[in-house]
Amino acid sequence: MQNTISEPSHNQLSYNPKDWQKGYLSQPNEYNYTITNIDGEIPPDLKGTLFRNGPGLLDIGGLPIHHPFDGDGMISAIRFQDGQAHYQNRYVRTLGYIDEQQAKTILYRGVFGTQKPGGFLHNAFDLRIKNIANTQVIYWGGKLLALWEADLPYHLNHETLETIGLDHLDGILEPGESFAAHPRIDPSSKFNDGSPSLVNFSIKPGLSTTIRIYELDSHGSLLQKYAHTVPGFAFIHDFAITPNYCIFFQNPVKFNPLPYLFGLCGAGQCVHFQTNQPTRIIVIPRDPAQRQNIRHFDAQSGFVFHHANAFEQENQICVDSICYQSLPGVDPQANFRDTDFNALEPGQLWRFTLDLTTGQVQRQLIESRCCEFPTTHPNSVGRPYRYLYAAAAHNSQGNAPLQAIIKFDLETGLRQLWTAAPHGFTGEPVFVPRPHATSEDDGWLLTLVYDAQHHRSDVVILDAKNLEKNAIATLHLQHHIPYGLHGTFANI
Ligand code: 3ON
Ligand code: FE
Repeated sequence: MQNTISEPSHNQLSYNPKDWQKGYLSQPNEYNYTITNIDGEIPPDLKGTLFRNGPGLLDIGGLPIHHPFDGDGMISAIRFQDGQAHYQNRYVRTLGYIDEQQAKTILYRGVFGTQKPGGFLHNAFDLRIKNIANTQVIYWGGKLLALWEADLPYHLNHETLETIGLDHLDGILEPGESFAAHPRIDPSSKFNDGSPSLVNFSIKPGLSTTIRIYELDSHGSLLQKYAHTVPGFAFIHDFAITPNYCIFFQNPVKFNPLPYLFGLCGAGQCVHFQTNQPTRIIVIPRDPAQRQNIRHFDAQSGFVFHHANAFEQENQICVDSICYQSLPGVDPQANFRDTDFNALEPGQLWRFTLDLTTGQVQRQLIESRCCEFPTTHPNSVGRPYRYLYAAAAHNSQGNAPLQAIIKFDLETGLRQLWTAAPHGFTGEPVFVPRPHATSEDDGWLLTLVYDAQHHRSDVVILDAKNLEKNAIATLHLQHHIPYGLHGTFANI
């Protein structure tokens, strides 16, 4: 693949590790203000709200949490109208957040290794789950929902970000069910007369794992719900859809819960990658009449958190995903703040081609640069598409923090890179189509950038058509937002 990136590949660090670390300081404050410190101009036709979620607290009562994925969910809303922007953030008042803020100490164990103070005896057999609602936030069916994959969503007031409470989606989620943090919006669902639908899943892991799939119309009413059980334990964070299929990657892992039960580590730290085992790809038909035709494919060993997109092509399904050669465990002793990036495999963009006739899978490396948080035009979800966007490392080789935004033209192989190095650190880009757009890349990419030099975050608006020119606008916030996870744009 050729590219337009002029930066030479070199091994020099593109960042200062101390800069990177500061992006993981807690942000305990809640703000609400009009953004006035702006370079460039906010496009007057950019209208709507960028909602973002991610861990806001990296310590509780002065006690550090063990891993960012254990941090309490903090929602940011950046509202655009008439060339102006407003910022607001609020913590999701989860039951755990309220308890711990009152007690000023850690009262719950986290999935990724946060333990209550007092040693393992104090943690053993405490199997309560703290729903931290920190992974994604989405406006659907008139509800703003903060998502965390191992429990129910939290319903928030979309205007004030106040927490309304745990939500069963009007009874769609039965007791004990969860709702993953990676809903996919089908822009034109066959199962909703061609109107958009939301497709999401939940996982009930164990000796065998049940995958439940939910499809909701734009009012939040249930279109269909179905389940499939696969042998073995599964840790499935994301999935992909096409008009006819839901696609899941069952990463090769094994789960030994004993150290978790005995108070030695978190449940997520008991998940161990199996280097020589294949990644199992599960393809479930969305059409009830085809439901019995579930297909399993075995691909080369790898670990996938995030999929960019999938589409059908004759007798094939293509799935574009960020894949790691192996998944290192979360070390019970190590401090994530001292991460040695060189010791970890980078996430790389691969295309998996599933042949429905032969049952074979081919995988092809699209980009070896370290990438995460892939995304596309919302109308391309599940369809053949041309442009893929992701956060990426500044350097083309090795593993490093995300400091750039990359655009792939999957048709020509051309790539473009916008970089915030050396002091800036990027997160997930969100593509917003321009009103009356004329092409798939006619729109804006919105991303949060942590600026270590000023210890504050910027909302950056990029021209998706041409990433290599300067940002259209850089909105300097009055404070930082710790590195986040996912977000969505809503026309509200
Ligand atoms: O015990 C079982 C195992 C397990 C791990 C069952 C379970 C359902 C309780 C479970 C829980 C899983 C959870 C809660 C997963 C949450 C994941 C999460 C909050 C985030 C994942 C993020 C993934 C990536 C790739 C983030 C990348 C970030 C960067 C590159 C840096 O900014
Ligand atoms: Fe995710």
